[in-house]
Amino acid sequence: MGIIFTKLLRLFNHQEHKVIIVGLDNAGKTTILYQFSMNEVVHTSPTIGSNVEEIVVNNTHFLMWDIGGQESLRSSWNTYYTNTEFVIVVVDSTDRERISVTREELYRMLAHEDLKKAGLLIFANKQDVKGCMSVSEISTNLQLTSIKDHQWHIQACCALTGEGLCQGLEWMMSRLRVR
Ligand SMILES: Nc1nc2c(ncn2[C@@H]2O[C@H](COP(=O)(O)OP(=O)(O)O)[C@@H](O)[C@H]2O)c(=O)[nH]1
Ligand SMILES: [Mg+2]
Repeated sequence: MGIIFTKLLRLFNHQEHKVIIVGLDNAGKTTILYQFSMNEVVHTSPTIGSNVEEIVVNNTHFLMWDIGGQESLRSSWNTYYTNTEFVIVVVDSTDRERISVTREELYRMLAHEDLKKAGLLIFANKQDVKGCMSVSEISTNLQLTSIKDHQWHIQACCALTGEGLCQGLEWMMSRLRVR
């Protein structure tokens, strides 16, 4: 009872920041979520519905929702948008074929009323794989410089080792401070 009350109080006081993790299936969303919450590599299976974890960094609480990315589930992403402060888009840097699909989903999301004030963090994941797209290639493909109405940041990472993930969190923390 006490825990639930504390959680409600935090949400009410806006001390808990809602984050949604989106991206195509197989991008590495669930691996990233569990790296954040447990610091160990987990064997994931495709997410049906969503996973949610509370992540605490330096006393800042993030409630992170990892939402399934299969095509059939993408149309329900918008049911998670209310009160979202950050959108983390995970890109599989090895998936050149579907980067245009990510771009379409990205702009559809950014146009949504409920995400008007949300910050955007893009993880260029799977940087450990030889021949993958670089951060600048992904930025170009996603036309990131055209995004003027949202704060955004792109971060290279490898969810398997956790490399780059902390820098992404640090960017989110830095955005919270300037508001
Ligand atoms: N090589 C490599 N594989 C990764 C990385 N991150 C995730 N994977 C693998 O990609 C697959 C999909 O990961 P998962 O987290 O389930 O993706 P999701 O569908 O976006 O939740 C799994 O086999 C992961 O082990 C990474 O940084 N490098
Ligand atoms: Mg998943």
